[in-house]
Amino acid sequence: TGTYRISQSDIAEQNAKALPALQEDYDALARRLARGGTDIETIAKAVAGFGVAIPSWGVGTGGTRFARFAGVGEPRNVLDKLEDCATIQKLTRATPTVSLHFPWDKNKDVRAVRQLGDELGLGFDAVNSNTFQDQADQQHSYKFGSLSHTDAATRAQAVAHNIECIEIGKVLGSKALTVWISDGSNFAGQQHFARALERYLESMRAIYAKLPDDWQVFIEHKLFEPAFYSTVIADWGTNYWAATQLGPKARCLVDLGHHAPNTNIEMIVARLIQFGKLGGFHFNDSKYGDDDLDAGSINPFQLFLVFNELVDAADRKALDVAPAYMLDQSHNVTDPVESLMSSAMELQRRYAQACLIDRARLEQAQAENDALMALDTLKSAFNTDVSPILGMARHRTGGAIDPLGLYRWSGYRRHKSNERPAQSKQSAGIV
Ligand code: LRH
Ligand code: MN
Ligand code: MN
Repeated sequence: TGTYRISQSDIAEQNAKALPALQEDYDALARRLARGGTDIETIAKAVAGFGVAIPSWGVGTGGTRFARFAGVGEPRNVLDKLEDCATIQKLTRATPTVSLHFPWDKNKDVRAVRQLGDELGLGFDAVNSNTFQDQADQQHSYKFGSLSHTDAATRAQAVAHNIECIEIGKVLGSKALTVWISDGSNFAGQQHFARALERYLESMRAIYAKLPDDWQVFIEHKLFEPAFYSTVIADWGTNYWAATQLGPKARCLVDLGHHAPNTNIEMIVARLIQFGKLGGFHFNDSKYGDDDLDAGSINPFQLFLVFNELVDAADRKALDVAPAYMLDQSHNVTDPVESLMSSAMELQRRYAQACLIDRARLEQAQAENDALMALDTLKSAFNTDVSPILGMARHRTGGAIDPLGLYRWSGYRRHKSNERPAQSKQSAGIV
């Protein structure tokens, strides 16, 4: 890794300038919320305790479907990636963990990766397997699928890769494996729907059998792409069925971008909670498909409604295990550190707003079929600017009041571009 780090005294110095205005805004908001019976400190504490994992692939400049335009000072390997993740955590205090992806993050010394994580104060969330690309050294191609492939040897290779990911994850201290497969078909008749799903389940059973007792496996569904006619795990129904077949350690992962436009994702979340199968999230946003845009950048109201379900479920003690929160974004036109910081803060914002919802009022409106008052209850929380709470929570936990401002002021990317020689301009592939 490089040597440049944003220091705690940089943060303290910049925060000192911003604090008087923040305090004023915080006090004003505290008074406003108190009028409605809400204690701002409760919300500030909840926000300070919020954490989301950074996807290691998100700190590199993503590729579009057609090309990849390398960014300056890009991380060259998993150690550089951790360094960028630590910068995001240092400024936002909302991203204490990282979700690694293999073989992209392969390192001959996994212990060294864990050690750097420890040094930087980062933990490791779910490890992700990759059987949607061929690697240079692999024997069987995934061109026609992986865990559901018609050929047993190809399936066995994909199973072995997932088991290897579990082994790496054990060294890192991860407690979950996320499995997304791109298996599917492009032409009608190409694939037997039922047989493909049966083969998938058989492979997943072999992986599940190797999961340690305190681990979970998250299954990620995705409507389409790269298969355009049919996808083996295309929707939450199939996902739910597979997770149920596998057993209690298997749960469903909701990637917001993996649904058709206008899908009621918050209801999928509610259903999975009700059925005890919500494993976690890949937060991002999209307008058309799996766009991997920053969380809340297209449809912030939807994100708020997802958090409404999560807060409601937590209040009702309907969650036996806390869902894993992870980001999944990667694109071309922004500095990834800035985008990931703004996504993490966006999640905190929608979470804080969901905590502000007057649940008694909402329940009453629902009981009385008062649709307008129900929506108004949600909207009045959604329309509350909780920025002072977020800023204060960061300040109190040692983060930056203004992470984006501080990041730009620091010249971090410029420093890294000197420390990290330019990377290949080749395509990142479809992810
Ligand atoms: C698939 C996906 C999945 C992968 C990641 C890189 O589209 O969302 O989570 O592992 O992208
Ligand atoms: Mn995803
Ligand atoms: Mn995706």
